[in-house]
Amino acid sequence: MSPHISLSRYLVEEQRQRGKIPAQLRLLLEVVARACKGISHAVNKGALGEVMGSAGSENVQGEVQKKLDIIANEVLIEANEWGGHLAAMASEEMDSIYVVPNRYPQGEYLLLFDPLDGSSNIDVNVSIGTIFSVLQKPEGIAAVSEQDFLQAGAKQVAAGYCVYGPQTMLVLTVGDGVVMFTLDREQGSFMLTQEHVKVPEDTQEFAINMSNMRHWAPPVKRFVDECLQGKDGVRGKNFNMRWIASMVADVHRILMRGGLFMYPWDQREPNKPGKLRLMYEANPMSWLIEQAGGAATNGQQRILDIQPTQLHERVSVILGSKNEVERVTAYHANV
Ligand code: P6P
Repeated sequence: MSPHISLSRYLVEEQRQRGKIPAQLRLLLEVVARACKGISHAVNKGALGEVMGSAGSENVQGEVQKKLDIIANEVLIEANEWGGHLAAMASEEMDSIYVVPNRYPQGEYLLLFDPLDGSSNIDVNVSIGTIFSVLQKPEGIAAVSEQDFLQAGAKQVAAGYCVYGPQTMLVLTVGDGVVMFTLDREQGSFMLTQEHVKVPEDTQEFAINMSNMRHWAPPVKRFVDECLQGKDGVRGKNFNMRWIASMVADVHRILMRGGLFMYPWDQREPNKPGKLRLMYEANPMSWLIEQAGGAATNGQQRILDIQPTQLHERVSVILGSKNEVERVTAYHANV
């Protein structure tokens, strides 16, 4: 008998004992988890599955789509459209929202996702992942529209990711802390392997793409310079650096052992607030980090308080160990 309980049992017990998960949300989360198992299977095939390389198309962001980006998007749409728990979906890979077709019952939730984040890592066999965020459909609306998705991250009712790495792990919050499940491929089930995830408030590890250093704003450059000065500098301690170029993998490491992740505004494209997308990357990751005792800002304000104006809008991201996020944010205030 496994010492670990399954995702299904965990969600039923959360629903029954703590009233944290309404039945329709439990169904939605189980469907998303099942879709992630399907994506994991496709990702794990690699070159054996004719799924590598570019699809020869671009997404709404103007980025070249990998075949697996499109496969992952289709898996999530097909898994979620018929169950009656959703009104509509939004994806990094789709220009506009996908309203559940009339042939299926409409539900009360909105699902947003980056179906395969970090896809530049697919062809070199480095961890990638699916990021998802769940919002409540506004009350009393007949036909759901893109405007109904434009809710601050603080309104999320569930958020999580599935990281396809040495293990396939599902990491989830419904506002009651962060829990982690590991895929048992023999049983085909996600099994609970960690509860009460906590991000240490201090760290000696930062994650940023250092090749952009000459483009950063002064507060970010000051913070990183101080880290690089190590114990001989003002910080009085040495730092380590990581950059996987897969937000899911970098955030997972921070949830497991602390750290600071930054993808800040830089002057390469000064009219864009940052590279990462607010609705289906920064918001779900920021809620997970906050639920685990960390912090997440855009340099000026809490990311979860940002009122979105566009579905695919971008944001500057500084998240992770609370004291380091507060330091970088304070440097922005002192400019
Ligand atoms: P760069 C992946 O494309 C992504 O959206 C995030 O997962 C990752 O953190 C970032 O972009 C990497 O960006 O500019 O370092 O390749």
